[in-house]
Amino acid sequence: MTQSVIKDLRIAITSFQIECGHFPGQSEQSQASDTRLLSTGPLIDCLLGQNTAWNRKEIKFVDLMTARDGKFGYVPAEGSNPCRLVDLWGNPYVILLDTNGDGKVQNPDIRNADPAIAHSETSPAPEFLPVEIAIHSFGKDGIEGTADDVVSWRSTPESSVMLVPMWLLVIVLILLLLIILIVRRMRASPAK
Ligand SMILES: [Ca+2]
Ligand SMILES: [Ca+2]
Repeated sequence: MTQSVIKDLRIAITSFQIECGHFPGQSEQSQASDTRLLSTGPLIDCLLGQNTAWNRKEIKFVDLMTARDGKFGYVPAEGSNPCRLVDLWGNPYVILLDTNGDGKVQNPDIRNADPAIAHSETSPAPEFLPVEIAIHSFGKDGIEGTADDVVSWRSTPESSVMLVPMWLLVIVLILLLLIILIVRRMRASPAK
């Protein structure tokens, strides 16, 4: 669920970038550094076509469902609190944008509290991610940089279910190869 919202958000920002030639809130020239935004206030207003400063044509780039009890969806602005898009646990998402235009953003995984994510000996987290947009949720514990974070750049516990068909596919392919080999041997043997 969280992964699908992260995907929608990424598509919406990409569509904005294609339409406007730059990221939301950015001037047309690239900046000295990359940008970290939360899914609150101007960014969300902008993607919903409600922010005339960031989105002059007021184009709607995303549909967001309304949050229930302050969780999983759009929470309108109230008083001094800006509007926000929150995850299943009521926290906004973090969005990293490649606003310096080098085609990569810093990888938050290198600061992850879980050693298996941050500096596993076999596959240490790279310093940069080769993407223009990286989005993550703080996960169930509400703390950024822990094992349960739901992130756009690698599979996470929530999306690991999606990996099952891949494994099944590999097993089916191996079985298919074995069957082909057996059939070939059987066909070859009567000729001898
Ligand atoms: Ca960059
Ligand atoms: Ca977390």
